[in-house]
Amino acid sequence: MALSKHEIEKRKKALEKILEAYPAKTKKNRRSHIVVRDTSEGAQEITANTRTLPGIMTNRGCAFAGCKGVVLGPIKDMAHIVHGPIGCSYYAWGTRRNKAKTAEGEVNLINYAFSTDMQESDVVFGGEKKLIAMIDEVVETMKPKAVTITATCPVGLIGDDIGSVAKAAEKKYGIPVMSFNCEGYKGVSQSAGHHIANNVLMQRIIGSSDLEEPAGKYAINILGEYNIGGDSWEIERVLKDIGYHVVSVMTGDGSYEQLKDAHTAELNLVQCHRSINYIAEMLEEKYGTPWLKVNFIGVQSTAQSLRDMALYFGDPALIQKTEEVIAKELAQVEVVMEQYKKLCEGKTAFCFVGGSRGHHYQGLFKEIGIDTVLAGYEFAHRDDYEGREVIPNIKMDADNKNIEEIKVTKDEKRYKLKIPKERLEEIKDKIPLSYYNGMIKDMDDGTFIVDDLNHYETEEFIKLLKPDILASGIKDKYVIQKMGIPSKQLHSYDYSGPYAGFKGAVKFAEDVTMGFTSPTWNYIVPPWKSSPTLEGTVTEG
Ligand code: CFN
Ligand code: HCA
Repeated sequence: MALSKHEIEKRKKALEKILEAYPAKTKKNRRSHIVVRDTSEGAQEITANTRTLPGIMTNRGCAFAGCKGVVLGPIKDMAHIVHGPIGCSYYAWGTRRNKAKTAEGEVNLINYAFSTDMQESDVVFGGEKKLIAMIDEVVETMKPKAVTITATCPVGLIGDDIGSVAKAAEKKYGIPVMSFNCEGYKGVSQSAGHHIANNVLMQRIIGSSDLEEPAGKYAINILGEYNIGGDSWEIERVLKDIGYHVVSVMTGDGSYEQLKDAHTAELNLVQCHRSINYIAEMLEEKYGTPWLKVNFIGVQSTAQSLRDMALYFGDPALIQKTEEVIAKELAQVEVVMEQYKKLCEGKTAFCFVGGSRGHHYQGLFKEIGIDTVLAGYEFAHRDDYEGREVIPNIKMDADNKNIEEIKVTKDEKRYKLKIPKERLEEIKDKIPLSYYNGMIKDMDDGTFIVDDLNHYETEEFIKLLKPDILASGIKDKYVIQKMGIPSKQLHSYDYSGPYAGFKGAVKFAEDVTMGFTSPTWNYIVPPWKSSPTLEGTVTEG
């Protein structure tokens, strides 16, 4: 709910108060990472994708997490060898809940963690021998389709040459063995690791098969979907019902075999823009495949994304089938969502997640009557917050009959719609531009947008805004719950999911409602109920 000018000013003052606890330099830095939404200021800017200041308790992860944990880890038929101390591998073992299944007899290594378990002596004398032995053991016992070797911090520091080791192993075994120099300290967050993984997958695997045509009609790839808690399975269920042929999912429940054919798709869907935009852009550059930003989180966003896809292909039969499937799905979920809404209506949330969910989940919260009063990303870039300049520019083909392409920004191609000119007027306003808004423009006046939210600020903003629920990760979850507020992990979905698509939205609504109705909260007193929140002196008379 948008606040009045007066209330917005109060929020701005409250923010200054929170920042007062910092030393001057830190205060200046953190102020630039926080925006109080105020439409009267015009386009609001934010600092993002910069180094977290030492001493600050951040929720961010590292480049290794972004490369191995996020992008590579879900690929099930490859062995992902972590070259480093055991902790790096252990903490990335199953915690992200990216699910994968295979038919009987096919390679599925999703539940394994392979690590060279580097010791002090390896750091002193070098760890390459250990890595070579590890590859031998893994290839011989597990029979993977390909191998990845990911570097952790010490590898770069001592100079182990994982590239040469990979090359030699590839020659020996005749399967791709790829090395990733994603040492944790590279860049400022997971984001650097995404980029490293994207580059190597594109160079080595995507498009490496001889297949020239897709194996089905309306062939698509789903990029930036990691099948957390089964999300991708729910999305694919609906897409297949409509009649799409899913060539590959990157990288949820993904496989080497699927990725090789990914260049044959006619359209790339981008669910998480932050982690895989590089591949979308490279596929567009190399194969001319356009990409479409989608959001399968929330009932309305899912329906909108399906409509956008049908519009892209422009086939009236597909458009009609899409509407039929949407109607069938809505009939099943809308009534149930209304029931949950009754229990959640009027509540408020913080929505702080990694690089895309902080934005994606706000619509779903809204569908059950919950307003997001503070949101942010751990490591997103400025365009994820601020959006991009939108200049719709529709170019017709040579005989002026079909739309050849629609550019939505100055120099980036986005759509090559094969739609007859006559339909232009009809679809013009439906071209999905909302994504280009970024998070800030989609939020109400008086809300806070916080980049790289830290421990101190989490506590302070909770005291200020008294939210009813927080979307968070594991590092902040329990601190929040000890403050008497339910926390829903939007990374791993706690032990639940799927949350994507139509049925996922219902599961989310159910879990959030359960969070509120749990009797646990009767045993905990939030800080503002046990200590005074007003400060001042009492004078007589
Ligand atoms: S599944 Fe994705 S949706 S890939 Fe990314 S930016 Fe992480 S692992 Mo945690 S939940 Fe999170 Fe996003 Fe994309 Fe996940 S919001 S932080 S690196 N993320
Ligand atoms: C990562 C992975 C993570 C961590 C989640 C959390 C995930 O960044 O290394 O902090 O709870 O989703 O598993 O984002």
